[in-house]
Amino acid sequence: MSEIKAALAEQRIETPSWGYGNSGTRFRVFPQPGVPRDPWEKIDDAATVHRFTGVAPTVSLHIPWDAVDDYAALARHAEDRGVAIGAINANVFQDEAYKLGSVANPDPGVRRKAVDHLLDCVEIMDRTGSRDLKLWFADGLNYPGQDDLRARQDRLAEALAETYARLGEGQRLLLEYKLFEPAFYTTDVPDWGTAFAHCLDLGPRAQVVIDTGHHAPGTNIEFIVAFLLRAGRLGAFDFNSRFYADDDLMVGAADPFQLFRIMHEIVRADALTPAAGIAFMLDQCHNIEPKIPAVIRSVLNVQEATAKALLVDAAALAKAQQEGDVLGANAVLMDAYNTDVRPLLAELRADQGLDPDPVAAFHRCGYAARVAAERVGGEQAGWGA
Ligand code: AFD
Ligand code: MN
Repeated sequence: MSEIKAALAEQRIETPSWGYGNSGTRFRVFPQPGVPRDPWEKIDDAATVHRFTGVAPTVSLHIPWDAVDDYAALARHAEDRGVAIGAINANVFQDEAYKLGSVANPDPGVRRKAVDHLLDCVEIMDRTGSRDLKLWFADGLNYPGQDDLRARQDRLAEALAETYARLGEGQRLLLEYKLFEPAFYTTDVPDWGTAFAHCLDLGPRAQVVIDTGHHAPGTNIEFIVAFLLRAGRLGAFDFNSRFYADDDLMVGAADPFQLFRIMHEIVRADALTPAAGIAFMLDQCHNIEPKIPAVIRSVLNVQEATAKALLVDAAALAKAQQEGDVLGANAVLMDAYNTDVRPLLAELRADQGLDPDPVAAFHRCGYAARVAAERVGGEQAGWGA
């Protein structure tokens, strides 16, 4: 059990700056009291999640939502609070110019503007010490005939190649796919195969991001995880959960068994440790629930799925698989999944000097009431800010 606790203590989960801001759907954004008004306050909230969970020491930024004049100062602000800046997310999907796409836009001037933003994001990585540039493109089409599908892939490849060439020592380009939305007929990076093919063309520091909300219903995500692990091209996850589309709900809330199967593939490939290089990030929007507790709950859900995956009896599983013992092999996996790992995690947190119940501890600490009282005036952060 000590090995399992050691692996859990080493686990690292990254939280998204935008998960602390206001969010909603195209029908309404319901603002919440105490929401941060700038990246500095978002980092304060992310540091609070890490304070109570002990495994969330980095926070992803989203540019220009988190644009500041002095990124080195922002990195120091994070460090002073016990966290660090993680991935830098480029945003080439909200400017007016991007209505018909960004890097795949038929207009070379728009493509130039988009690539310049990607290069600016690498510049920010240099100043914050970030390893990962995370690229998700809303680019796509709404109607057949609107544009040339192959030409768009050529434009995309050109933009990615210029960006990849700019990466510094130790930096990576993480390419994220999404089946649809906001485009409804085609998306230029719609699936893991497209992302994988572009990463192969770019080079070894281009890796795929699996956002768990970005697949057709019923997709076997753990198969994609296993395939990319074997190919050495799994760079990161954007964890969230969904019932129907890209719902961005708390990871593990809709399908904890799927999250367990994903973490089982990670554990089997010995890819859980930070040294393996996979970034376990959250990408969620907490539209109706209080944000910091929702992020804490999400971190706990990932920990629980991971603990169960670590409990799988690998020797018994291999033996049953070798013998073609279908029910026996399945039973080995289900035994681990059906184990209540909360006492183990509570023990781990106590060993780390943390409250065994981080959500309850957060509610007791008064942080939410304090920031709600302090953060008055200014403009609350949201999807635009
Ligand atoms: C949106 C996209 C995608 C991306 C995220 C951050 O669907 O998941 O990772 O914004 O840019 O949710
Ligand atoms: Mn995502």
